[in-house]
Amino acid sequence: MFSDVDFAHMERALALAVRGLYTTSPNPRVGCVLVNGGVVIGEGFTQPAGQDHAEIRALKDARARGHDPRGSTAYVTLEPCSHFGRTPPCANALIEAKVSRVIAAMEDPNPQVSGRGLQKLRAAGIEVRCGLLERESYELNIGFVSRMTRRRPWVRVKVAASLDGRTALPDGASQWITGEAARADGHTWRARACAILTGIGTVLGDDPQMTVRAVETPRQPLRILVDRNLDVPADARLLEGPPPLVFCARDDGEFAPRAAALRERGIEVVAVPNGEGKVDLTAMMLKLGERAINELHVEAGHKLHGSLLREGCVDELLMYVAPSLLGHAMPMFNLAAPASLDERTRLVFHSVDRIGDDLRIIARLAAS
Ligand code: AOF
Ligand code: ZN
Repeated sequence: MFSDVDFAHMERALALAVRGLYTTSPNPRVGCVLVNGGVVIGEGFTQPAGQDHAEIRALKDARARGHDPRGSTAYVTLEPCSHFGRTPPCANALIEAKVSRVIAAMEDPNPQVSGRGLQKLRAAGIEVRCGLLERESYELNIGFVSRMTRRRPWVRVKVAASLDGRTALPDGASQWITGEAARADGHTWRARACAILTGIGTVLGDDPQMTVRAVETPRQPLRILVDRNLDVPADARLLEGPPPLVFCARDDGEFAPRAAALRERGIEVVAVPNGEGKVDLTAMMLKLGERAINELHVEAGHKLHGSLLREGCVDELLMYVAPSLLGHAMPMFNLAAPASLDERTRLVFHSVDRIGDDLRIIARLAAS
């Protein structure tokens, strides 16, 4: 159904889409290549939200290079949109430009589109095919797909541990278990996320900034703190810079002054109680979905990681494993042993890579 030439052009379109990895959210990362008579006449990728989609960039690029897109084939990593969002529909632009073929990697999971873009193109007499390198496009937009289909972000929990799965010494000392390369790699995953979430235990223990520093990025993800009793110290580094979002279990009664003090600083405080004095993590995830968070990057301690896992809020583990042993030190997840092996938490290894002296293992919850 697809030729080697089609593959090569779609691979190029995917490479273009990757250029939007740190900038397009909450929109998906999309790339587009226009080809006429075997020659690439225009290329583009999604610009920051509110600006041009990939197809529009590619059409503009072709025209700027003196080419007429009429009769060309558009390779696009996501179904062209059919709706008026912040920008007009790309399907209309492709029809008006009189392209003759559109090859898409995957359908747009956005319910406002979901097949209508492809239909619109077909109705205009354009030859349309979908499904070329679909998996690659899906991986690039896994968070967008999650938000569109499940109304919640794709939740990726990052941990750095010794080979025996320990993340810190019993006194909490945890810095630099893994090497420089793994730390830098971790920052690329922070940078692609819409938001970075941590817990009060980590703030009190490590006073982290939770910003992207090891890689260049024009956009810092929103920082989110889970702090059920609003114990965050006024001078916590997390509260510096752009205001983070704080989820707590109560903002009334004795907690009202704490909430007020944060709100006075422009920090949004949201109470999502679970009835047991803790934050309802599932409700929090839905709230993050409403706020257009596609990929949520979690870096916290074993307690919050354990709670997220228990409540079915984790999709993926991003684990950096160092070639060292720490013995009876801090575990990765605060999880009770299952009553039987049948009840163990099952995962699937997605990828295993060597990063400097460490391993990077991406494992996904079997159900995700
Ligand atoms: C495309 N090409 O490059 C992207 C698409 O508010 P808007 O107008 O920017 O529309 C956002 C929606 O458009 C987004 O939710 C998704 O469905 C689609 N993204 N579509 O044709 C692109 N980024
Ligand atoms: Zn579009």
